[in-house]
Parts: sequence; C-alpha cells; structure tokens
Amino acid sequence: MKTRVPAPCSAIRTLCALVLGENVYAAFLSKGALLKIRLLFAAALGAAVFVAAAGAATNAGQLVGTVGPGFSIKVTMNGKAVKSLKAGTYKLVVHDRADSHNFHVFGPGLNKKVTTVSFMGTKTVTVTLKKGKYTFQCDPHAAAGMKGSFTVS
Ligand SMILES: [Cu+2]
Repeated sequence: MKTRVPAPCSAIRTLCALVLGENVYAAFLSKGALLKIRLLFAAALGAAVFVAAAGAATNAGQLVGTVGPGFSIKVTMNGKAVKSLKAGTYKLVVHDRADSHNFHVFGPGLNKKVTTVSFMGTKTVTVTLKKGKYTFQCDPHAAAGMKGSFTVS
C-alpha cells in the first residue's frame, strides 16, 4: 500500500529522510501518527542543527568506510561515494557493522586490512594515497561483488 503524503509534509519528509533515513520515516508514517511525525520533525531539526555544528569541526578531507550490516561496502566523503581523489594523506574512519565482513583497502603503496572479519566497531587509520587505482573490499565476499574502487590523481 502506498501512503499518500500531504503537501505540507513533503518538506518534513525530505528532511526526515535526509537525517534519519527513508526507512525510519516510512515506518513512522505508516502508523499514520501525526504526533510522531511532529516529534520526528523536531528530532530531525535538532539533528540537522547538531550535524551542522559538528560539520564545522570535522576535517572535510576525511574518508569514511562502511561495511555491513548487509552485503555492502562503501567509501564516502562528506556523505558522497568517493570516485576520485587527489593524492595525499587522509584519515580513514571505518565502520564495520557486521561480524561476517571485513574492510580491506589496497592500491599503490597501500595494503591495509583495517578490520578483521570478526571485528565489529569503528577503527581509524591514516592512509597515504598515491596516483593510481585503489580497491576496497570485504575479502570473503569480494568475488561476489562486495568491493568498490576509486582513482587517485
Ligand atoms: Cu563480506
């Protein structure tokens, strides 16, 4: 069943989806509780302010790797998938959200298993990236496509 979204909610929807994720919003909306939407909107607004404040203190050049909880692995910067980077030294924060996946990144001058398969949690490393192609993958599932890459110039 598709839930119809009243016009005034579209802005709230966008904000909520942006801050908390589409699924969270959908779950709340499907229950049809206007109060919950209001609470969510207030929470989203608070979160947006918090994110904006935190963003000012965050290094813009920080790479974020995420693996799991499903069969997904990604590297982002400022929330966007990384496709190309300038050569240099970067902080890489890896969120490992499953005990069945690991995070391994390799390329010119780099071969780092940031997390092990059984590890869950966050690890931060500093990586020096040179010109060339880098691959990040979950070793047990790389052959099944659990990998990605970016180029450094
Ligand atoms: Cu895996």
